[in-house]
Amino acid sequence: MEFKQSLLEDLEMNCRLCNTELEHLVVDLGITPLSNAFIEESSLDKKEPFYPLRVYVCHECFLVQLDGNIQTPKNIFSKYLYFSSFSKIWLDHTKELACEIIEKFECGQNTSVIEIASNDGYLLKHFKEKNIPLLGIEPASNIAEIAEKHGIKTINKFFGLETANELKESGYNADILLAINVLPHVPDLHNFLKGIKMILKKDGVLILQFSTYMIPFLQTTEFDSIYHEHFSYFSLLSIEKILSTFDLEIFDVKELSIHGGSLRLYVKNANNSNYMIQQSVNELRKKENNCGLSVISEYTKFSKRVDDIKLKICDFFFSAKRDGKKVVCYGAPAKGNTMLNFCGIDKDLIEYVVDISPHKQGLYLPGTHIQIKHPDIIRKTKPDYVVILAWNFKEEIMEKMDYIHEWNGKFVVMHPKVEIQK
Ligand code: JHZ
Repeated sequence: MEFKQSLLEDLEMNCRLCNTELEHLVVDLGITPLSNAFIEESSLDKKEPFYPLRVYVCHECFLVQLDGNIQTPKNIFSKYLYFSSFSKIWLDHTKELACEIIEKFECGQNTSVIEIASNDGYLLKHFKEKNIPLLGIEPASNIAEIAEKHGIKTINKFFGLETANELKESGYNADILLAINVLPHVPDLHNFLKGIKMILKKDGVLILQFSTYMIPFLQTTEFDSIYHEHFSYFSLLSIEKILSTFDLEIFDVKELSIHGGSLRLYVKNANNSNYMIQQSVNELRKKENNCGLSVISEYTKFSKRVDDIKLKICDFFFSAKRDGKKVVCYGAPAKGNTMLNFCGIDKDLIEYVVDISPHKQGLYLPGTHIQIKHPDIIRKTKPDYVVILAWNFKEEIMEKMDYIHEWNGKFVVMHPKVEIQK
């Protein structure tokens, strides 16, 4: 297989990893607005851009991906409303990750830690507490500003070969390089990995983690995690192929339950013999093989399951409306917008949405124009159903909103199937 090294010009319908023409549709979710393009009240009457949302799988390298680059990261991420610090489950998870890295790789005052897409500093703060030298790189100016306020040294830039060169020239390189939930957001994988290669020290370790990992993604039909800012959806099979073209080698893997199923990879330069390749890598290769990840029909069957789920989701909202029930949603995650827009569920069926993030409150959901409010409104309006759009945090949300049972309110979760919670 020949890999293409320079990109973006002629990728329209070609694989962003190996340049093979994309022929196999996984799912077509119609035309939708960008999932994180929340709308201000004053803009509600303005024309809202909608874009095709289609996912293909490459029959050569099995990378699942959006066809073409409908949007540029600059448009999506320069100002961004996703702050990592609004879930206890996620914060606990990342604290554990930081502790694990510090212990496993014996990080100390001579270890240089760099995080790509460091958001508000939620992860790097644990390294700061131990006086470990660190640097965050974050493209969203509004988020980078907050990290800086918290004392996390942050460069407000997109990461890629150009930024890596600048860092290198300023004397930065990494013993530990972190990219947590970043890779799916990168349209030009080759440029990004060239940048990684440039700043990762010879004996450094790259830790990659991503949600929408292919085994749980296919098994639970996680269609709502598809949106325009997720350009690729990885398996070990596909990511190993691209890493190997840059002489990068996975020496350990961990399957994680966070965000509906994620994968963490520990990666080194291929010629670094400090780390033994763990059994976990081979075991996961076998597991992916047994799950059919190298069989195209395993991917193309997805679409039919999405259609079935859509019917069930619509059934719930329409029968609740017919029965005169008051329905609201909890959480305004990007994935909620994919689900609502694809299913055509709008403000005729949902009274309002609540979200704990003050950055989202007062705004309206893209496409459906449902208003986002503070969660306290639920206590006042006593809805019959609270549909949890941020299903990845359902336990945390149900625990803190448990009081809806006082008026016999019920939680509803739509992933992996539509279920009214007992
Ligand atoms: P959450 C984001 O997806 C975006 P989203 C991104 N593209 C990505 O890759 C994944 O994460 C990994 C709110 N909430 O994390 C906060 C409450 O209101 O599922 C958030 O707005 N109360 C980077 O947007 C939303 O729900 C709560 O108690 O799909 C959750 O968004 C909790 C726990 C959350 O991500």
